[in-house]
Amino acid sequence: MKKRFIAVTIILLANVSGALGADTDIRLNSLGFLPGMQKKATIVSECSNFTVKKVSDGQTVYSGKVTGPLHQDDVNQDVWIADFSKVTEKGKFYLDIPGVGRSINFTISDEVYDFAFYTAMRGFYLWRCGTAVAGEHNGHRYAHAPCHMDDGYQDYIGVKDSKRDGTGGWHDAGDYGKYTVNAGATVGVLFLAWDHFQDRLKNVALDIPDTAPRYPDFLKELKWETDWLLKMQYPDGSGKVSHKLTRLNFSPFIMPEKDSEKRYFTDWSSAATADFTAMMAMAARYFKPYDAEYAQICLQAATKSYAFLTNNPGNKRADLKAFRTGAYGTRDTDDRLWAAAEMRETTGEPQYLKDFEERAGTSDNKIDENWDWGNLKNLGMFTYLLSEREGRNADILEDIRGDLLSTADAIVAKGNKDVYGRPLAGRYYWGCNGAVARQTLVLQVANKISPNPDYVNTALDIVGHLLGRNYYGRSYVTGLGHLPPLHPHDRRSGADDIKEPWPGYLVGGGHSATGWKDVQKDYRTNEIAINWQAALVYALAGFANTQTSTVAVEDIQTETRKPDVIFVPTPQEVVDKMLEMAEIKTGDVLYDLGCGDGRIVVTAAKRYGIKAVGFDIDPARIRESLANVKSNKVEHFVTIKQADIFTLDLREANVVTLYLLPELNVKLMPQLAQLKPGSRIVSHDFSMRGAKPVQVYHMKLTREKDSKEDNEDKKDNFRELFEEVFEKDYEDVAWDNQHTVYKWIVPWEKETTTPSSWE
Ligand SMILES: [Ca+2]
Ligand SMILES: [Ca+2]
Repeated sequence: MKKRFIAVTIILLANVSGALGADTDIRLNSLGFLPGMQKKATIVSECSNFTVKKVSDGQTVYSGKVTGPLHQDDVNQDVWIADFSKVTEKGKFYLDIPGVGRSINFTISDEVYDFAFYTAMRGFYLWRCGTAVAGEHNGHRYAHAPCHMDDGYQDYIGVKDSKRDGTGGWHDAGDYGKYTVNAGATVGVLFLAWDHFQDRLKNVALDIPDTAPRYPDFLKELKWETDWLLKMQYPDGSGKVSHKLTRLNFSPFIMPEKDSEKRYFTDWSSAATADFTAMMAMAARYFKPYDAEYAQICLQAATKSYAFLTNNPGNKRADLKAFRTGAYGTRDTDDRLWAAAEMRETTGEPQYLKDFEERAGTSDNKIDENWDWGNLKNLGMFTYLLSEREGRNADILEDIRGDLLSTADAIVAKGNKDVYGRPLAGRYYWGCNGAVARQTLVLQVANKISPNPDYVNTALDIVGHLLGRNYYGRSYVTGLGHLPPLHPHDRRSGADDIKEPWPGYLVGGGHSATGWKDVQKDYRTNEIAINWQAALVYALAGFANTQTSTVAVEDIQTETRKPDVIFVPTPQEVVDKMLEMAEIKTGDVLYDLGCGDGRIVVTAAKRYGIKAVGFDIDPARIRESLANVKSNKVEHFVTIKQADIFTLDLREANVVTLYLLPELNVKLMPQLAQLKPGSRIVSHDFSMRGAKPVQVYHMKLTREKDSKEDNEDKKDNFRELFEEVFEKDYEDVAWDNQHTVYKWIVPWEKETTTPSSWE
């Protein structure tokens, strides 16, 4: 089920342009808070007590004492902190602080970051070049006509007055250029967001055109960029990659379709070629489940550029003398390391592992705390560290792991020390808001290998900081949160006739703690850029869409009603037969009711590549299923849900598998009858009274030993079930290694006699 969002109305207070504009002395995450997570506000005038009140009736739900005063030099302020993490009730609230006043209203719910995630990621779509785009936000329609359809000319790569297709991709920032190295910092981070949070991203609808059928929307948007990147590789077969595709200088503030000056492929650089290699290797890996053919094209392109780099080991800068657009000049050491890591992860081939380990081994600092487009080493380190492939060097691995955890600990310490939860410790420079957002990668990867609530809370503090808990008491993201930027350095926003800027974009931030200016010409502090945006998307992805996900292990409900059936695994041979009889084809959706250890949904996903959803009520079974899904790497196809199968809406499914008892099959009939005509129902061992099967298949397994043990369990379990649940006498049915599979097609034919195998 795809999730759709309803745009929230943002009330903009008058008179908020310029450096300041906070309308209250209480600064907090204006998007709101997750019920079970940390909640803090920073208050910039003297206070001692605070209360949290309900917006609906002013009733106090919590009161506490603030801590402070705390002085922070860079903002030159005394502040007090209110911690109201104990409030876990959902709803709308505000802080009421004697002597200070009331805060803005804020929401506590599981969904507070969903719309922000959607809007930030859709921002990439709205950045698309070489096509028309349109998106709604807050009652406005943001749109432009197809732009830059002449991309690009080859004069600077040795062919005068000749055009080659370089259309597509995303505009890089507030300008309309396209830069390979900065694409690396963007695409690399977005693929990691997919890798780390795909269970929560795969069902999100971004309201974008279907430019990549069958891809989840998140990957569909990434493919728009990789399609363009493939065109940046030289057509001469060398493997070189152009450093950028831009005009000779920046355009004025005009809409992109009005920007008709010639744009050129530039000279290649080794950093661009290495970043291209890494991105294409990732694309091959993450797109493969959806589009094996395209994945192969990406891998071939990556392999070619990697081979070129191997034969040309020097750092080669692009000759950009003719251009005044962004230079993105950088040494290639980190880019080559990243390329090796991704090639190895995608192919498993030893030469890439050797290359990576030689590079990583000589790197003193394995993980960097503060990093950006010029240094993408961390991306390679993360991929290597989280790899499940065999054969990594134990010493290097231990170094990376140790460095990662100490870096994450340092980030936590700095975040806790900063009165606004900003863990960049007093460092302010071009794009530093992006750097703050990017710190969530270190924290989340650290949390993966060594789970620690401090890492998660600091990552959440970063989101809170960017959305209002900061010196300005304002959101740094256009169109989202409280008092968002109104005048970003963005040509579309400056040139169109809508007052509010294009939505969802993170602005760069001040070059000092108090130096941000919300004015259009201030590109140094108020521009937008794809690399910062990718970091914002990653930061939000860590906390968004929790409702659409596979149930997380910590969310499994342990107090449920007694399971209807004691778990008896279906032997794999029978699973195979059931799926064969179900005649599964591409696009089918399979529901397994009572999924046990997940073997049916996992097999369906692995063998047939279809979407499969397993339902069970028993927490132990849910955990087993989740582990099974993970170890088989079928997260992008399989969802496990803890649910009572008798209340489920089954209409999304067109294949349903069962291993329940005859009574339960009958109880499910009203739900099963609502399946689309032609849907298949396949049941292991038990029939469905009143419904005539179209096929009944008997099989006898040959694995005597296994089936004997299975059968003993089965016998015991069913005896218990019959006696306790059904209060029936258990007849000593001959539980040998015989199995029966029944199949029905909806709508089924009625039957008056019952051929059940157990009656
Ligand atoms: Ca570099
Ligand atoms: Ca405008």
